[in-house]
Amino acid sequence: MKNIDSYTHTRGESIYVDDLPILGGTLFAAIFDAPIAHGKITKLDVTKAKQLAGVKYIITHRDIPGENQIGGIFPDEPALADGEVHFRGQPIALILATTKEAAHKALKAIVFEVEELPIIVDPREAAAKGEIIGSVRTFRLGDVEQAWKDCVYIYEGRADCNGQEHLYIEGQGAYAFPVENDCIRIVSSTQGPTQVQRGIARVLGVPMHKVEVDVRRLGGGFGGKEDQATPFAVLAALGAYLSKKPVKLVLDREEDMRMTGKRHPYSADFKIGLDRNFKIMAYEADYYQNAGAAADLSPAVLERTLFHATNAYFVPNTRLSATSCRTNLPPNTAFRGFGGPQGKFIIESAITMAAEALNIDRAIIQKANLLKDGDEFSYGQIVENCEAEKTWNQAEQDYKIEQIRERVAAFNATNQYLKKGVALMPICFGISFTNTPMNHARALVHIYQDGSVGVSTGAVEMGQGVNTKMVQVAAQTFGINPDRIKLETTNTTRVANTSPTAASAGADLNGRALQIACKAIRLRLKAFVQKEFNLESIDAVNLQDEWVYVDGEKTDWTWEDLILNAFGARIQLSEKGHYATPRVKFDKTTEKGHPFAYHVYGTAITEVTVDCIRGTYEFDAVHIVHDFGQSMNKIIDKGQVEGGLVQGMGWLTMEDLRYNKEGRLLSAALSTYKVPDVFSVPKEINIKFLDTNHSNLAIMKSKAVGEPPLMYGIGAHFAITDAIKAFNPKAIGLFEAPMTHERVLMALYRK
Ligand code: MTE
Ligand code: LUZ
Ligand code: MOS
Repeated sequence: MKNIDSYTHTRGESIYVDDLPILGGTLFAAIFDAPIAHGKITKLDVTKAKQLAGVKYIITHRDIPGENQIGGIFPDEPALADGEVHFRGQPIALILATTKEAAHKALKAIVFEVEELPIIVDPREAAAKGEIIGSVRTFRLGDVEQAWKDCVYIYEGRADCNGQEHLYIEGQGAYAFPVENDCIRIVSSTQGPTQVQRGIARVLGVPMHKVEVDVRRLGGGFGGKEDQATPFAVLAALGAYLSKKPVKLVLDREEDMRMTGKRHPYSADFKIGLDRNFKIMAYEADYYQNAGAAADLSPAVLERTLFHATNAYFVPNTRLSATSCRTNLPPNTAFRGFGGPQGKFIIESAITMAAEALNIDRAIIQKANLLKDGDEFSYGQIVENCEAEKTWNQAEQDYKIEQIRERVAAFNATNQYLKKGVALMPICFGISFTNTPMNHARALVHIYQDGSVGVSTGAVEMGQGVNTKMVQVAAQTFGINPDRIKLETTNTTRVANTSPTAASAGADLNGRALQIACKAIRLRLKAFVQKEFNLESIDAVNLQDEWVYVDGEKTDWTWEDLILNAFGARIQLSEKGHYATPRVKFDKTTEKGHPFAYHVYGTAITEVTVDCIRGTYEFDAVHIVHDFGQSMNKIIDKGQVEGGLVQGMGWLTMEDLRYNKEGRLLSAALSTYKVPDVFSVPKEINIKFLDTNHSNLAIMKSKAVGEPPLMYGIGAHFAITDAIKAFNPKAIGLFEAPMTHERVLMALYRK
């Protein structure tokens, strides 16, 4: 089935926040944000700005009727700065004017003075100064101290990976409408409608039922709108609440890049120990996460780094300690993979260091340590239905790894200034929110008298195709054509208390809830048919292909007849569903449990050619075997793997996020921050669907696919470093990402 949005996307008719028709009286908002990274506000004078043409309101923290607080995990983030600023881009005041231009013009007329305070941008420096968010988390398995004694080879090193700009096509934005009795209706580009609802209720000091949040779709989120859509929705709502006018706040690209947090940069020290057969006996790592100026989701991201610290490998003895470090950068946040990619990059670096020292192919170590059923993760969960070796072996066979290696060796032997490199990258990613209470969802289904169906769930469509999957679930459960089903907007008055669409669990959680609702209606409809046809057993009834079947025979009732008759017989044609993932639990006091419903596996082979004169490179091919389970939509799922792969490659290659010592974002525009385009994507991307039929907790056995493929992109780093080594054997230990052309060039000529 095609993505249900493909028609309107192609015609440019899909609606985003900035496309909503403008209501009369609308005021346009602009944010006055901190021009320095850390300081005490000594003067904030808005009188001149207020007198400018078109300017109606200038709102500061003093105007906030409720709590000036938007922090989710910790209350450490004001909606509008009060007394102090702690990152560049932090909102200080909100200007409402009759046009967007007038609002932006007024920004320059605000008089602002600060007493500057010391700025920290480096996580290790923050940790040394005690600037830590939450507490240091440590996961342990086995006995590392004892295990070092049994290791034949031990290596210690350091790895660093940088942040990443989300660069969703649609920037952050919201359009808020005042409703009678101090209520607010808001359209927000958010992955978390309930987060937005709670945030607004808190800042306005009103109960949640006064706030209605509506989401049609997002032009991309990638985690950047899991938490960070909230501040902008809150500001729009605050403006509408105080002015009693509709308020629209949509950030321009540069504002968005400057004000919002990104993927967390990490720095880590590691120690890895192997036995004679290259089995990893022990692994220790200390992670320093650059959290930025407030907690945001950083503690949860930190946790997922620990969960994925050993990637798809079994390591019997581990000690993994992670520190979330407070710096003066915009608060970093969720980004596809949620700390997992950083954890994986670091152990892949450790494995590479060992391989370089032992002068063997890193794939030998990787392969020798892949997870198997019955192995234990450092967090206590036991490996089940493991596909690590299966995807690895199939990738080697189907894509003929030996031939690839021979081709690369032959090429490198005959080319002086072009060198090829290869890397394998296995992945293992846990599906579920690691915060167990978040793992539930709701859905609401109406069948209308004419047999058409309206479906609401808590899932947010952001390009990943979740709404199409929801249509498939309903169509299949009712046995009707997908075009009878309409996916309604995600709205907090129809489906309440939603978890954000995140953790790749959107389709699983909401799909299951929807399935439960549809099944309940189907059961009522079948019971009605049983009664009307005087049948002994309800099992004789079947609904399929838009008809009512009895004992396998088509009756003269179509779906439409059935619905009309059932409605006439006063049968309830609406239903809600609730689903809570079974089995999941995690105890933070022992750091043990069963946090994930299941894991997703896969293996990628990356081939690259490096130009050793220029330091540039081209990816010849990426070959993947991915564990989709039984994919319910191969077109969409393949798209998720392609997109995730390329986004991950961008993170470790060309996306060069730079802040200076003053905490100013230097890569604050598309002229200085490059993401993969049609010229830099691999020339060839092959994706094979692993043939597997394990039962699992995925929706219709179709495994979550949103985040895991991003981590195939890590192969890009190690393919490039492999090629560099072919040119300059001294260029080893390259564990600093991203591998920009400049960094490659420096490595190629390192002495
Ligand atoms: N795909 C597109 N096109 N746009 C997005 O914003 N977000 C990713 C992934 N794929 C994203 C995407 C992230 S971060 C997550 S968590 C999942 O989609 C969320 O959707 P799901 O839970 O329905 O897979
Ligand atoms: N968000 C969250 C996530 O709150 N918890 C998670 O475990 C998670 N994992 C991935 C992406 N977002
Ligand atoms: Mo995705 S980082 O879970 O929004």
